[in-house]
Amino acid sequence: MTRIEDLTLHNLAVAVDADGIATVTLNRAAKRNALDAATVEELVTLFSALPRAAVRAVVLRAEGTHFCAGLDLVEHLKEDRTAAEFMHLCLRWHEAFNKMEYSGVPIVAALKGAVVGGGLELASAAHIRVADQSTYFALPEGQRGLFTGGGATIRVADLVGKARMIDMMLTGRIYRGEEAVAVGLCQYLVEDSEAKAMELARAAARNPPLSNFAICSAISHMQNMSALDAAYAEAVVAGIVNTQADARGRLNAFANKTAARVRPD
Ligand code: 1HE
Repeated sequence: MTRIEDLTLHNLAVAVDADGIATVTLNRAAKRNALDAATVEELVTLFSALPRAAVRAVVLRAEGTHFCAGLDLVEHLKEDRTAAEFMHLCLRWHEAFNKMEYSGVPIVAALKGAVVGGGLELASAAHIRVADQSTYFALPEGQRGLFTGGGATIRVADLVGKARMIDMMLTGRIYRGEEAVAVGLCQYLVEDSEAKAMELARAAARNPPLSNFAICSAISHMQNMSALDAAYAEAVVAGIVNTQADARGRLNAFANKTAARVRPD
């Protein structure tokens, strides 16, 4: 099993606390955390290792004032890539983001400043997105003469719907604040996105890992299935998860009235 502390990372940093909460930091603030090929490889490496390192939840945050400025446009210009080369690069982005979405470990993104282009693709691979007042979302690909290549056609369209995504790409429309919450780009708008993301990660980490595994992988897989297959898969997953030993203890606590009740206050 890969030990997190043995990974060689330059554009990312990771720290795991005693409760198994990993804080993953985008660490290229001088370039507004733009995703160059090396960073994408580090994301693949790290998010391949985290689910097998007993990590219970992840907070994904960024150094500097912007979460992520998307594709490294300067590298892309300098590399003068062929179509095949860029296609293969996009496949590495997909490898990284699929590792995140399907890993079974809850990932909470703490957003600020620009969450644009590939930065929004990265954020949309997390399971929960938390914004602050500085956070804004955009897909400037159209203006740059580009197209999304990191899964936005799947994940961003899923969050905001096809019509809004097309509008964002055609016109450069920017969403922020309450409007960003209303259209589904983020689920929380708070003063301090990092503190809130940590609070949410800690809450998720209190669930049994097998439940979180199902929540953070099965739902995504089932979205890709026909309704008939998804219902079948749901029954199979529930068969495994809902009979786990951890569930028995919690059901016992409910039955003997020591477990918390689900009430809004
Ligand atoms: C970058 C990048 C980048 C900054 N690639 N180097 N993404 C975009 O179209 C967004 C491009 N970035 C911006 O619009 C702005 O940089 C920000 C609004 C995010 C931040 O502005 P600001 O004033 O704080 O910073 P800056 O002065 O623009 O940039 C600071 C440095 O970061 C500068 O480098 P320096 O060496 O000259 O100091 C910039 O070049 C660098 N930098 N953003 C490379 N994106 C799989 S396909 C996905 C397709 C896309 O993602 S398209 C969207 C691309």
